[in-house]
Amino acid sequence: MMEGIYENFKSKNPVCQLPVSNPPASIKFNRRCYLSVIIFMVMLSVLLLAGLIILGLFYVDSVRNLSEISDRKDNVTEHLNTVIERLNSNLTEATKKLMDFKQGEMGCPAEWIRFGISCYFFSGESKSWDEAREFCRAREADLVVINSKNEMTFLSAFRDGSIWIGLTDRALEGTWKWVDGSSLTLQFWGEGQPDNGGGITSYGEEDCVETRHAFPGSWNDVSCKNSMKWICEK
Ligand SMILES: [Ca+2]
Ligand SMILES: [Ca+2]
Ligand SMILES: [Ca+2]
Repeated sequence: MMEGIYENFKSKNPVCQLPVSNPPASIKFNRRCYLSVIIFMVMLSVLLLAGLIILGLFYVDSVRNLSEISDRKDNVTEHLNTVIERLNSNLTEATKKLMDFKQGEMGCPAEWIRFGISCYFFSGESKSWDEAREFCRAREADLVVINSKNEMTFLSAFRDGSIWIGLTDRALEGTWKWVDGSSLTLQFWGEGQPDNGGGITSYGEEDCVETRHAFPGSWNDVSCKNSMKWICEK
C-alpha cells in the first residue's frame, strides 16, 4: 500500500525530476533540489520547535497565574471570614447593649425602679425569705443580688429597716451563695456576723440574709422563716 502511494506521488508531483537528456546537469540540479528541501525541512523544524517553546512558556506562565489567583482567592476568603466574624461579634454586642438599654431605660414595669441596668421592686408587705423569693420569681426576677458598692449604697439610701436580699448558705453552712449561683466576694457583714445564731437556740439556724439601714456593715444572717420586706431585681 505504501509503495502504491509513493508511486502515485512520484508520478504526479515529483519534487526533483531528473533531466535524462543531460546527466551532469541533472546531478547538479539534483543536489540543489535536495539541498533546498533539506533547508526547507530544517527551517520548518526550527519554526515548529520555536512554536513549541512559546507554547510551553505560555503554559508555564498560565499555571503560575492560576496559582497566584488561587492564593489571592484564599487570602480574600480568609479576610472576608474575619470581617464577617468581627461584624457578627459587633452585632451581638450591639444587640446586648440595646436589650440592656431597653431593660434599663424603658423596660421597668410599673412600680419598679431603675438603677443602672437593673429594675428593682421594693415590697410594701412582709414575707419569709422563701415566700419573698417566690414573689420575685413569679415576676421573672429574683431577690436582689448586690454586685457593687454603688448598688449597696442605692439600696440602703432607698429603704431603711430590715430587708431580705438574695444571699443564703442553706446548701452548705458557712458557704454563702447568691440566688444567681455566684459566690460571695463583695460583702457588708455587720460586726460579729454571720454567726448562724451564735449558738442561741431560739434564733434557730440562720441561713438567710437581711440588710439593715446602717451602712457599711449592715448584713446579718437570720432564720429564713422570719418575716420582713424584700427587694426583687431583674
Ligand atoms: Ca445586682
Ligand atoms: Ca447559716
Ligand atoms: Ca446572725
